[in-house]
Amino acid sequence: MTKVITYGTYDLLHEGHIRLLKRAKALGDYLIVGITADGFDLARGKINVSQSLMERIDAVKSTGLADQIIVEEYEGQKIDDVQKYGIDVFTVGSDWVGKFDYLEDYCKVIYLDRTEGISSSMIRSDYRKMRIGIIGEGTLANKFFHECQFVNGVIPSGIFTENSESLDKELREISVNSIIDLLKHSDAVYVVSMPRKHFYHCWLALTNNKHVLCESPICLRVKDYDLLQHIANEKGLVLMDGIKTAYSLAFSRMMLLIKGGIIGNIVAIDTTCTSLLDKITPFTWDSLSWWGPTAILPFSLIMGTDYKDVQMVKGMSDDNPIFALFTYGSFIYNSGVATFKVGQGVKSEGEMIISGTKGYVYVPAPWWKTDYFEIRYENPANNRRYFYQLDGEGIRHEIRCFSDLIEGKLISITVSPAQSRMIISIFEKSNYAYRLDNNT
Ligand code: C2G
Repeated sequence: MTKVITYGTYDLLHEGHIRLLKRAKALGDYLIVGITADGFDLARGKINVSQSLMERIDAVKSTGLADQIIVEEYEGQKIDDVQKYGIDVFTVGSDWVGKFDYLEDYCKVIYLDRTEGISSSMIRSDYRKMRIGIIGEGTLANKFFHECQFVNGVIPSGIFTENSESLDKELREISVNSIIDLLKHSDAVYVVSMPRKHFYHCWLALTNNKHVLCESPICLRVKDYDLLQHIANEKGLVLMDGIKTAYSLAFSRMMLLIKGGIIGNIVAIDTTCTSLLDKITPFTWDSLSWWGPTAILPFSLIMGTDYKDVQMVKGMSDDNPIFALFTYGSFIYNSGVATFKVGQGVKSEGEMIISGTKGYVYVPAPWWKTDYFEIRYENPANNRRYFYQLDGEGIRHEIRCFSDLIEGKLISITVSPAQSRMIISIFEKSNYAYRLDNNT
């Protein structure tokens, strides 16, 4: 009996997949199909898969072409499988020519012509067409624009900016002079303007029936946030707090491990986020607005949002009385304390340490875009290390979550309204909006 094996994601099963399976089947008497696990696809950068593993397995099973279905979960599993199942022939589409020649040491390798003109990505892009307008400027606007290309069906529709010099050429080419024009040609917007303008830009988009992804803080006063949330709820729109760290795989898995008690009860969290500046311009975010939401995100996720008190100390710029170069803050909880240090124009070690009653989590700099963390115990022999591929600092995952929310899908990771209000409360606590308005 000639045993054949092939592998794939098989998302949104289509004619190209079926043709491949039929020809694979014809290569022998018994066909095993390896379907990729969700985590394996994420780890290898496939972030657009629409269907769950079970849905994809059922779809392949329904073709009646597979004699056996297995799950592909890790890099290198193919060698294990070829030996474990006594495989005679490995086959895959010609888009992978050369990639699996190493299997020739174990079995015959055949690349079958790929079916042209159809793919899961094309089907997804036809199904999910989201025109997203950008309001704002700077490096984050540039990164966001470039990251959209990794999310099927998400197309930047234009940008309204007050600082076009900060934009890459491709963004300047799609720049528009009016926000209303931008909104007319968009289904959703990404707000990355100066923090003091977030409320107005979010309000304008929501009242024009557009979904909103806004760089945190969404606004500077809690009552303003509640108004925006009310409008979004009334209109059935998405108002999403854009903290890209929340959507990165390593961070989200770390939060799950901690919530599962891997280091016991959490009594302290220390986060540091800093970056140096060439100069302070009217478009430079200060330490609290640029880093504050990211730095306190883990607090709200792990220790919660019902803290007893928060104390902050700021180091202001000599040249600019309302620009906080450095902010140091502590949230006091019943169960412990969470401390953050953030700097814009000040450099420190950007690490995160989460202290528990059984051990602690150590995340090296830059923790906010990490692909690696350690769980450390009293006995170093018990320490564990985790690595999760992170592409694009988490921005493409954030965009994917935004488009999923708009499609009405339930997603496990998101920044809740309670967390958004906690983030905004630190701006309210420091009279941020008042000082901006009064330049004091
Ligand atoms: N395929 C094809 N024609 C298409 C699309 C896909 O022949 N128009 C083939 C692919 O070459 C692959 C199989 O169908 O052999 C499944 O394709 P995907 O679901 O896109 O998964 P992919 O990641 O390409 O599978 O480790 C091997 C990879 O997992 C191969």
